[in-house]
Amino acid sequence: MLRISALRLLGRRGASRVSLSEDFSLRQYSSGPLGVRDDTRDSRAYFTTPIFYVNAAPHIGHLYSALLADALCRHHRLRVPSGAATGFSTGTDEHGLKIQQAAAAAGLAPSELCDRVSAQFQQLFREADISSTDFIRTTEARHRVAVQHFWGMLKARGLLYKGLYEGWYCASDECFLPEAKVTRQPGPSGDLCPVSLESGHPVSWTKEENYIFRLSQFREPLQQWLRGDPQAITPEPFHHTVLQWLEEELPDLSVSRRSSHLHWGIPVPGDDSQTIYVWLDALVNYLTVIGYPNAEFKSWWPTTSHIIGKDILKFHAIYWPALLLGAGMSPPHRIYVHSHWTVCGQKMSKSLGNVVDPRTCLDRYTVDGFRYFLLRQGVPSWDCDYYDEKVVKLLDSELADALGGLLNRCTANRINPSGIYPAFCTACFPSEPGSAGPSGRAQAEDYALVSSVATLPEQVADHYDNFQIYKALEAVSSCVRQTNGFVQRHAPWKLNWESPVDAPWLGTVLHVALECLRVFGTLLQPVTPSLADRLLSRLGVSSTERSLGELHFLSRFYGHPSPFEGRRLGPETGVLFPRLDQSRSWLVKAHKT
Ligand code: ME8
Repeated sequence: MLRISALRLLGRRGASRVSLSEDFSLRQYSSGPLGVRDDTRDSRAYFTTPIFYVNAAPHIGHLYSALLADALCRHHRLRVPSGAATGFSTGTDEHGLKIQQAAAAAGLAPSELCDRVSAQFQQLFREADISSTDFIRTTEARHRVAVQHFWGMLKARGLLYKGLYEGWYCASDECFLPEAKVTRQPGPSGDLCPVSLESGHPVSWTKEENYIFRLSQFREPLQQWLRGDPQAITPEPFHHTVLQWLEEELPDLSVSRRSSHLHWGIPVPGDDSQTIYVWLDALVNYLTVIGYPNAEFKSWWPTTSHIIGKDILKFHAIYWPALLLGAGMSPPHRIYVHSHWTVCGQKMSKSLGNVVDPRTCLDRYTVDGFRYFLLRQGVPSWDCDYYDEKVVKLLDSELADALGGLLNRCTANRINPSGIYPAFCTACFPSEPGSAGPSGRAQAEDYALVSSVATLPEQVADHYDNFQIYKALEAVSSCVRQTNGFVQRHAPWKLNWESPVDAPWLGTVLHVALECLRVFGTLLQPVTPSLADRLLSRLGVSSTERSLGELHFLSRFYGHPSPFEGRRLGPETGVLFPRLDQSRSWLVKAHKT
């Protein structure tokens, strides 16, 4: 980060403090997290991923961010009425020194490199079933208009001045660094080279006249925003980290580079000798997508949830809200932060040659399988380690054996020869445990199962709200285990449809298990969309019966009619999720290396 001490300011320093009392004032935070336009907040939501640099092909970390955003967005769609608008954007970050240098190193024009790698991201996200509604490229004309307009707003509000920047710049991270964040490491020739303490990437000394943003004026407003909205940055430890950063001095920020040095970017309006800093350019993508500067953007902003990795927290939680406040807008509604994937205990990097190709993983484990793995194992608060055996073990046990086995047990022709959703017998399973007559068969554990599954959708929603998708999946998985226990306990395969004593209870056991499966299928839609579709279709659940509002779990138990009782099951009887064959050649190879 640029430090005041590194600046010799040539321009006007004492411009008046920015006024925050306009329509998008901080006053709105004193009464809670919701910004202006509370009426639209309820129906509209807008999710974003970072836009990814095109200097290298996508890896599983990029896919993970996109999956988290996709699952949040799909879960939101399950919750709201079907007509409600939900936006979801992703894209590629194509300007800046990093891309300019990567293109030169590859002997390509920057635009060629951008086209090539952006296409790889688009293809990966299509294959991985990412349900984004927009894919933005920062080289598009619509984006240039938005960035230049945004710049004009900052300028008009007296928040930009010209000054001399002198200090360290890290092209790989596209950021300025104070001396305290720079260390020396032996380079290829053995000489000590300056590198970023955090990322280990090389830094170079830069001295030039730039446009500078009065970031220092926003320290208090940012503190006020975060203190007034404890959920603005989730999970909590990241919120805390940002507040700690704000305890320190917040220097002004250089927001342009000399065009002779950086030509691959958007020119400063009215001054072609300067190119806009790539982070300012990149952050505005979130506005471009919703139509900024046209007024339509106001119905989407600030109903925004940014999903980001911890590496770019400072840019999203300090620079971006400050820039927005500077331009007269509110900070985003939520910033969801996740940690990183490592591979066999090491940071993923091209130079270590341990980058995991997400497309190979989607091929090996199937799209649903790999989506499930990343979201079930990824814990936002700390780094997670990737290795192939872990994927196989998880998918075999939770998707193939537990979930697939349960479906098979309850729908197989042998056990359910009529192929219908059987009737629930209230005398066998009365809603009051103590009121069972002579036909009562349900046990205490069965009531515990019903209670667990009945409260599961709410628990899952809470976990989504807290950005703990892995916990939502853990809760579903635990209920799947409980349901398998229920089926095992009552061994429907030992009961006889021909016996008037067995038949109502046999039907009830299957009905309860199918109802549980219907809840699991509905709740898994955001994570494993096509597996959930196959599961729900097998249960005969139509496409209009798959939202959370339509769930009505085990309505017969609660004294209401069930639309499913007596309904024909779907015709597709295939295996829900095949066990991953551990003898596959790629796995053997992975063991040997
Ligand atoms: O920073 N594990 O782009 P980027 C998990 N263009 N997620 C990871 C990861 C890992 N090992 N590595 C990367 C940029 N990510 C800027 C963003 S936004 C206005 C501009 C994910 O290509 C994670 O989301 O370096 C991280 O924040 C992002 O990719 C960085 O992608």
